[in-house]
Amino acid sequence: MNATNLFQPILANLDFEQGTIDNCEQMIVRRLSDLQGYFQDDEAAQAMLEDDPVLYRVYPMKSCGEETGLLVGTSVLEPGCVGNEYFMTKGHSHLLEEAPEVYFTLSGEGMILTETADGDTVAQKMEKGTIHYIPGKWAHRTINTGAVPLIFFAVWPANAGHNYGAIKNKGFATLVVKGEDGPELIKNLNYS
Ligand code: M6P
Ligand code: ZN
Repeated sequence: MNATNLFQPILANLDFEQGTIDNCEQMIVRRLSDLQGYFQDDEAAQAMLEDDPVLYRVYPMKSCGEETGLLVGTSVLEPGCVGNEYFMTKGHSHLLEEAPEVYFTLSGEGMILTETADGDTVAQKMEKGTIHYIPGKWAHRTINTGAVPLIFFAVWPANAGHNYGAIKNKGFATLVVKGEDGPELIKNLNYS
């Protein structure tokens, strides 16, 4: 078969220190203003909006266009808090519900929250070398509980899509907050 009729192999380089991918489709920057309503302490969030800090950046590797293939990217989640809640990603499930995903932590410290539609939560610690397999139908969010950026590598089906609506409306049933002795998992009283 002629190779010109096939999707072409793609090469990219990952910078392990920065978490960046050079052959990147289009970097996504999410600031606090992109996550309005996501944090419990709205007063604290409003006060920080003037500076509007970057919470995380996503570097999706250039795709070869294979619709039933895989997408690859890194996320760099900054350290910090809004009130007592750590910086976190929006969190999403997949439009193609059964689509799974894999996260591989490159550096930093954090948590991954995976949650069913009924609010059953599984929380796992993220640190250099941890691999997290997220089965289909589980919403997922990452939280930086450390003092340096949390950097992880992700692989997911190209046809998965992102479903943000449910999480935006009802949140996650569990929150990760800064306690006296470090991160604590608490019940989200506003979860509906
Ligand atoms: C990972 C992957 C991406 C996702 C990103 C940020 O890199 O899961 O698909 O976009 O994290 O998470 P979110 O889309 O929830 O902001
Ligand atoms: Zn996902």
